[in-house]
Formats: sequence, structure tokens, C-alpha cells
Amino acid sequence: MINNCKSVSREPNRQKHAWVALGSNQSSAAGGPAETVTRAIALMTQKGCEIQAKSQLFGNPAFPRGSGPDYVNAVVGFQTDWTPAAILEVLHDIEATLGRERYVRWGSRSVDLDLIAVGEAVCPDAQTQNHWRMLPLSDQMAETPDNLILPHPRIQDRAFVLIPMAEIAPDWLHPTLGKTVLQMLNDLPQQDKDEVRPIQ
Ligand code: PH2
Ligand code: MG
Ligand code: MG
Repeated sequence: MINNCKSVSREPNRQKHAWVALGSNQSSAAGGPAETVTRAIALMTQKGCEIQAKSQLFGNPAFPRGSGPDYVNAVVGFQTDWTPAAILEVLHDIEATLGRERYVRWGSRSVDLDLIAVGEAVCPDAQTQNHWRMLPLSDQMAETPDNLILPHPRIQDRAFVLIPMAEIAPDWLHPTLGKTVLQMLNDLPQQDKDEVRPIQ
């Protein structure tokens, strides 16, 4: 298990695969949710993420149910020698770019770019990742971690992350849970999975 949470921005000669989940359920200056996700992916490329794998775009109901309009979700994978902190900075930058435009027009956030995993890195350490991953649903509403947790503590619960990720990285092994993407997906209720559908 690699603990890779340093504050330097690059680790030359240490290429890793990173995965980012994108979601939008509001319009932005780029257009509707699908155009917004597509634009965010283009911005990632523009900012130096060498994207190697891109899932389809999937439509699905907002979680929690009834909390807003349907989402469009996707996952992309890229190879990088950036540290998780450096990747996060780029993602926040893109959220601000799309969010700022949308903020003017709509007044609320339109795009979310979540860093799902960087290779097998566990941040800040396995005990903390396990704590957040196993947090009961009631506490998930009230508590948010102060620092970056990798892998993202909720991936094993979310069909709208695992279904797109299964298209591009079915065999990625969760370093603290010890399950692949396909195994995590297999553990989810069928109804959650049926609701995540490719958009044409
Ligand atoms: N993101 C959320 C909250 N709920 N629901 C869906 N379907 N997709 C998302 O990406 C999503 C969500 C907060 O990040
Ligand atoms: Mg999110
Ligand atoms: Mg987020």
C-alpha cells in the first residue's frame, strides 16, 4: 500500500493513474449538465491532464433522492506524476471556472470534480481512510473531512461513480477495501445500478 500524500507538486519518474468523477445537475455557461461535464473534461486536458480513458456520460437521479434535478456523471482516467494535492488544485480551478460563469447566471454550483483515486495511494493514512469510508450514513450528512481522503470515501456506495469507472478501470483494486471496481459494483443493490443509464 502506497502512502502518497506529500505536499510537493510533482514526483518525477513516478507515473500513476488518477481517476476523476465528474457530475453536474445544473446548467453552466457551457450549456446543460452534459455539455458542462464535457467542457470540464476538455478543461482538464487543457490544464495538462493527459486523459487516456473516458467513460460515457450517464444520466441518473440525484442522491439523496429528491434533492435536485437528475445528474450527468462520468469518470475519466489519466496518467500523471502530479501529487494528489496538485491534481486537486487543478480540479478546484476547473470548478471555479465553470462555477464562476454559472454563479453569475444561476447562483449555484453546476459542476463537481471529485478525485477518486491516485494509483493505490491511501491518504492521509489507512486508518483515517477506513474511518471516513465506514462512517454511518447519518454522520455523513453532518461531518466532512478537513483534508484529502484517498480513495474517495464514498465510491463503494455510488453506482453513479462505479458504473462509469467500470467502463475504464474494472480491475482497479481498492487499496483498503481489497475489492475491484467490479466487485464493489456487484455488492450494490440492483435498483441503484438500473438507474444509471448512458445518455445518447
Ligand atoms: N453528487 C453529489 C450529491 N449527489 N447524485 C448523483 N446522482 N450524482 C452526483 O454526482 C452527486 C449526487 C455531491 O457531490
Ligand atoms: Mg461529489
Ligand atoms: Mg466534490
